[in-house]
Amino acid sequence: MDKIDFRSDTVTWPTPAMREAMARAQVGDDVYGEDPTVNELEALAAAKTGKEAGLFVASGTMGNLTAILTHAGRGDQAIVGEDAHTYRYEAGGMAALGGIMPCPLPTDETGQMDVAAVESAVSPNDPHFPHTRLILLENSYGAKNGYPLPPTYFQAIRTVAERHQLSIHLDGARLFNAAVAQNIPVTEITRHVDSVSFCLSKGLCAPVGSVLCGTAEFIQRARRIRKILGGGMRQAGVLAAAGIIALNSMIERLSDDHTNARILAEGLARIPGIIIQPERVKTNIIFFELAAEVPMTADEVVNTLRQKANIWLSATNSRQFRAVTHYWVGQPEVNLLLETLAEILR
Ligand code: TLP
Repeated sequence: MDKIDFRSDTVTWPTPAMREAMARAQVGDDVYGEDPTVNELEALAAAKTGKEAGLFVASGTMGNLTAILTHAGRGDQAIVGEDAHTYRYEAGGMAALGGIMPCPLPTDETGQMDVAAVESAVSPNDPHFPHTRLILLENSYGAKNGYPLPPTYFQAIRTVAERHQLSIHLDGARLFNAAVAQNIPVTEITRHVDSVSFCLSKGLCAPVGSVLCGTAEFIQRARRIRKILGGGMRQAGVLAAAGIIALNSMIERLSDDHTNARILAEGLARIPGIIIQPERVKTNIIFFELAAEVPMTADEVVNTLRQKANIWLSATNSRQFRAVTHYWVGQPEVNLLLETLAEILR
């Protein structure tokens, strides 16, 4: 990497093995279903998540929106965490393009909605109310330090969903981080949801793309929605080839990113002027804050880090930062960040 970039795991470059596979990839027209590499990736993704079929999409946002528009329609309601990515950071897509009304609920420090509150949010069968159709979940939970939510939560939400004939879509942008952190098969999580999309282009390092998985019938309908959204790609095998490497060889190593995140969090906790709860860091996302006595703003700290050491961090508000570990930032980079930050705040 040309810089030390802790802003996100979306910044990851494809690995040399990915670039080689991309150059060699067999391709066809995927809108005709004729790209062998895309077909291979979709089958592999479905097998990994324990679903019947997969659909390669351009981004995590497109995977979620495609799923939401396949599950629900105009005037329907979707129950969602108030700090979930699908609610907060996807440009209001479900409302803008689907006429779907989100019903945002508070989440606890791990990103869980209260299960009883979810059940109470389901509309009664009364023409005054939107028809509740969908529950949107997320794992790992980005806004809460990428917390890896346990299968028991999904099971509890599933029970509510079944009682009220609701579908569940999982935004699994970092699904494999959640499974690796808990040392469980990913299917322990995905068996409780109707559809799941996960990103190839975050910690798994592929340059582009996500895969949406579900039943064959669901994916057939989703394929039409993806076309509506302009996401029918053609010789997308060059991208899918990197995704196949991501799924075959980049999952287990996510535990290194989690270890590095924990080392970073513990190091930050030792720097005077930084407030952080390192025990909350279970995957690769770290939020931390400036103590009240620090005279600088988060933006000023971010700019100084760039100038001094070409280290990039996100300022999430005037006192708060986000750092994300990934394949291209290891222990030397973590140590350099800790040393430089300690110097700046001294
Ligand atoms: N998240 C990005 C930003 O949008 C915040 C990041 O840097 O973390 N679900 C979750 C949980 C995500 O974190 C993201 C991306 C997405 C979906 C959307 O993925 P893309 O960026 O591929 O559309």
